[in-house]
Amino acid sequence: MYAKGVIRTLLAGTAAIVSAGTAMAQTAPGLAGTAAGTTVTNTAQASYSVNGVQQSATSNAVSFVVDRKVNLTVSTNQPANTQVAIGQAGAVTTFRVTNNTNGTQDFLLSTSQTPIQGLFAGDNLDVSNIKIFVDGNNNGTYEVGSDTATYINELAADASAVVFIVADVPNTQSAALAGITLIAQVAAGGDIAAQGTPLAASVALNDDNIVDVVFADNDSDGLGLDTALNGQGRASLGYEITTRNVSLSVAKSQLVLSDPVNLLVAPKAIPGAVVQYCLVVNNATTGTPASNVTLTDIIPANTTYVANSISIGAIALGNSCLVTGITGGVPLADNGSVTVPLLLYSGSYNASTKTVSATIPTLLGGTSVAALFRVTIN
Ligand SMILES: [Ca+2]
Ligand SMILES: [Ca+2]
Ligand SMILES: [Ca+2]
Ligand SMILES: [Ca+2]
Repeated sequence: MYAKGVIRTLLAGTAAIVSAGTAMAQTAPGLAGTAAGTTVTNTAQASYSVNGVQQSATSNAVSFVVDRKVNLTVSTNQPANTQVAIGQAGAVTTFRVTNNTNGTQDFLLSTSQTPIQGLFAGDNLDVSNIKIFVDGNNNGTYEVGSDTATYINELAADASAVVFIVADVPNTQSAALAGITLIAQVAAGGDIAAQGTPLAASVALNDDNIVDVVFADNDSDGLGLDTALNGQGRASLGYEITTRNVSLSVAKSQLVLSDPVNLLVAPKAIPGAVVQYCLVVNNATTGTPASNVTLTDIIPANTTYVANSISIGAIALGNSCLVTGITGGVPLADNGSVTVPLLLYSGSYNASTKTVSATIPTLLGGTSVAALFRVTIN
């Protein structure tokens, strides 16, 4: 009489949560929650007694994998806008991207210069030559050598990475402010050697055996340029012009080097004499470079340019060249084919306009560069 002996029936559910593919002890999840892909298994048990003997029955097990709840935070990682000079190259703004997803993700990075009303009143310029780099050595400072990755690779749940935007500021006196926005897009992780493709939210019914993707991000700017649940986040900073110009001057001096009678000994400015002109360009604004400094000088009447006599980079003291010999600095070719190594100074002579030109790509604040050329008196 089995039925008569059944005095009590209990249903007790016991849940077992096992990490996918491992037998590791269960650990408390981080802020992002239980890791996506974790298998959650549940088995029910019935226990009862028959004629005082304890019995039990076990149900079939059911399980599902935890789906991916995608979220991220993009924030600024500096206290104020970046202060720059007009014409400044390689100006840096710093951001932080935090992975609030319950799993490891890649993050693709892009920028926008769409003006943000209210946030950057007075935005009247765009920066150029924009590059994005991840802080490879995690020191919060941009370095050319170590911070080279252009996307965030395999960022663990609850971890964050610093991102730099590096850009050139135009050389425009009226420039005031350039707002720039970093946009981070969640992409598939799992391949340490490659950039993942952007994730898409799963729209089909849940599959217990598949890690579906659910976007849980917000509208990060609250201004309508981002939206909620799009797998993107953004933050903005400004490049703010604080140095509008540099104090740049150019000075010219001359020296009779030789004449046909006295030669090099106390030469005079008689016909046939060789005269050396010296141009010294000086940037007196310490800390702010001047870019693409171009010097031009038309050969004066009653003189003839001495072929291939331009040289650049001679030592200058104040406004005059220290060089008293035939040349100083690096000799250039009249056709512009010679460029000074590393400094990239260049120059040329245009015979039809009788114009000497010299170009200095970067004249650092507090420095001078001298250019020399020679003529003979007709
Ligand atoms: Ca760094
Ligand atoms: Ca990857
Ligand atoms: Ca699923
Ligand atoms: Ca969003």
